Amino acid sequence: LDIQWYPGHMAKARRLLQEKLPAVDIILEVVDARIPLISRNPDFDDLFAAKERIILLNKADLADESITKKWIKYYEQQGWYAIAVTAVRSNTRKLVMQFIEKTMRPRLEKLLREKGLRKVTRGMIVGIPNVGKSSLINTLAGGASAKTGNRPGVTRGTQLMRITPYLELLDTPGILWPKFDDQDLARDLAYCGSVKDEIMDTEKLCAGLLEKLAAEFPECITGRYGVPTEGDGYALTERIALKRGWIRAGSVPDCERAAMSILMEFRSGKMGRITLESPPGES
Ligand SMILES: Nc1nc2c(ncn2[C@@H]2O[C@H](COP(=O)(O)OP(=O)(O)OP(=O)(O)O)[C@@H](O)[C@H]2O)c(=O)[nH]1
Ligand SMILES: [Mg+2]
Repeated sequence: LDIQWYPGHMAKARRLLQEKLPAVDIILEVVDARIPLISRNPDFDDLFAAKERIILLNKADLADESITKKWIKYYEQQGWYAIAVTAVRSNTRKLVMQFIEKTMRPRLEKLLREKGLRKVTRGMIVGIPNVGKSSLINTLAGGASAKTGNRPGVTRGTQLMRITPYLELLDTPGILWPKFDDQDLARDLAYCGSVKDEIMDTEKLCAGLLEKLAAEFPECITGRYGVPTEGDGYALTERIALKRGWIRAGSVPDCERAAMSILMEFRSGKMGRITLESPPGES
């Protein structure tokens, strides 16, 4: 599987973030709770070194709850503010607002003492594509107004939204790093939907996912599709296609359609709550 990805708009998006940075007080870094470390852009540590940053493990509803807890602990031990969220749930608003308030309080109190004023805090929501940045901003704003979609690259520019009289948040386009040195990591990103499917071999991707699931979470495949997990990923795709009736004329399994459907089902949690990455030191 050769996932290389360096469209010009990623470089442009990075410049855009850099330009906005001076006017920003806090960074809200959204990661995918199913791959909390792989879905962090290593470039962000450089880019945002000087800013207060909190990590939001989003899509927590799709991840294994006990592993998410371990990830929160892991990040806290590393000195980060970290919180698990489900952007598409409305109670997330209160949870995140309280968290931001707690994180920012020392700074706000200092400002209040020194200048006697309460300044509007401006946060910037950043992350790799498709992790739920725009969904989160919509939930925090209390109504849908940023465009969202279940594919990477939906947000192209930045959009500032007033959340409360004292908080503004800037939505930004997802940014992936220019080159994948580790193809295994790239695959996990692709399974979770952060890499454009158009640049990948979908059947190969699906076969890889099924092999991984068959090895680590076989009950998710048997539970969802009722098929045995033997054989390689292609054989498994074919078996699932036949079972689900994803077939073409002449009773031939439609593996292309099956691959896309299986990937979408995994991404939307239909196979269960699966976390693909455990904190370093845990198995
Ligand atoms: N199950 C679940 N789905 C979510 C959650 N948050 C976002 N989604 C879905 O994930 C997809 C991507 O959401 P977006 O908010 O568009 O993601 P984004 O990070 O803004 O993506 P780009 O703008 O492309 O970088 C959409 O289909 C959302 O409905 C969540 O917490 N749980
Ligand atoms: Mg977006």
